[in-house]
Amino acid sequence: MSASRDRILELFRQAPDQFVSGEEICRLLGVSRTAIWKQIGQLRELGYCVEAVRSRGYRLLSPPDRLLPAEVTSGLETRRIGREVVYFEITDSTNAQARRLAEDGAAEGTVVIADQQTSGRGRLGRFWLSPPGVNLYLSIILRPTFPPRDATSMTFLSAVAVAHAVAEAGPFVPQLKWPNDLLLDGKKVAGLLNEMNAETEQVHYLVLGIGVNLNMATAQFPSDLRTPATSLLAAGGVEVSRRMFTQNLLRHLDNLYDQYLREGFAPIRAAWEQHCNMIGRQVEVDSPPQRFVGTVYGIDAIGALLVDVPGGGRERVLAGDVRLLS
Ligand code: BT5
Repeated sequence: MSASRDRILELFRQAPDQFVSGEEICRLLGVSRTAIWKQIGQLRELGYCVEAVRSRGYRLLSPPDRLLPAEVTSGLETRRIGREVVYFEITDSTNAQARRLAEDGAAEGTVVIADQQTSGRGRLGRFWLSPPGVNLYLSIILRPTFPPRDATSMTFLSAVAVAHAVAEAGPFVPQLKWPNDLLLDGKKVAGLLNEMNAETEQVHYLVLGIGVNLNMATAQFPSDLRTPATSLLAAGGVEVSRRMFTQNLLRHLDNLYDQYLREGFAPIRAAWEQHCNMIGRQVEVDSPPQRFVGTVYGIDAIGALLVDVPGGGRERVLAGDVRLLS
C-alpha cells in the first residue's frame, strides 16, 4: 500500500490525458523528485502505462483494470461504504484482514479488497478459489447499532446488491440461492461470507465478505467444485471492468444499507425473493441433524427459509444447505 502512489493516481484521474508536471506532484505531495520517480516505477510494474516527457511531466496513457483505492474511490460518492478502501495485491483472506482492521478500530464502511487471496474462505471451513487479476474479493466492515439477531439480514442485503450489480454488467439474469449463493444459469458466480463479533446485546462489528467471479476463464475452474461454477466472462462472453463493477456494487450496498437502517428488512426481503430461483420449487434441505424434502415458500422476517413439508407443516430453516430437486 502506498499513500503517495494513490495520490499520484488521483492526480492523473483529475487530469485525464494531460501531463502533470513533476514539480507540481512534488509540491502537492511534499515529496522529492526521486520519490516520485520511484512511485511511477511501481505504477508501471503494476501495469500502468505512464509516459514521462522531460519538461512536461507525466501522463497516464492506459490505466489497467486494477482495484487500487484511488481507482475504486474516484467518483464513488457513497454515504458510508467505501469512504475508506484498503488494498492488498495478495493476502490470506480479505475477511481475515477486515477482522484484524476492525479489531484495530477501522471505521464503519471500510472496504478491504485483494487482487489475490491465498486462503480465500467459504462457509464451514470451505475454500474460495481466488486467482489474481480476474475477479473481485472484497470485505466490508460494518458497525451497526442493531442487535446481533438482525445480523443475518446483511447476508440477504449483500446478495441483493450483488444481484443488482451483476444485472447491470450485461445481459444477465442473476438467481439467488438460499442462503448465500448467486447463480447464473444454475452455476455459482458469487459467494457471500458474513462474520460477526458480538456480545448478547451488541454487535462490535460485522464483516460482509463477497467474492464474484468476473473475468475468470472456464479453464480456471477445477472440475470438483461443490456446485458448477461460472464467471461473468464465461456466461456473457465479454470482459467486465472490475473497477466499474466494484463501484456499482459499493453504490448498491451503500443504498441498500441506508434503506435498511431507515425501513428495516421488508424491502430487502421482497427484492431477495424476487431474484430467488427456489420459491415454489421442491428442494432437499440439509440442516444437520435434519434432512428433509419440501417446497420453498419464501424467507421470514430474519431470513430463515420457510419450507412447506408434505403433510401440511411449515419448517423454518436457519442454517444449512438446500438443493433444488425440480
Ligand atoms: C461461499 O462459501 O460461497 C462464500 C465465499 C465467500 C468468498 C469471499 S471472497 C472475499 C471474502 N474473503 C474470504 O476469504 N471469503 C470472502 P460456500 O457456500 O461454503 O462455498 C464454497 C464452495 O464453493 C467451495 O467448497 C467450492 O466447492 C466452491 N468454490 C470455491 N471457489 C469458488 C469460486 N471462485 N467460484 C465458484 N465456486 C467456488
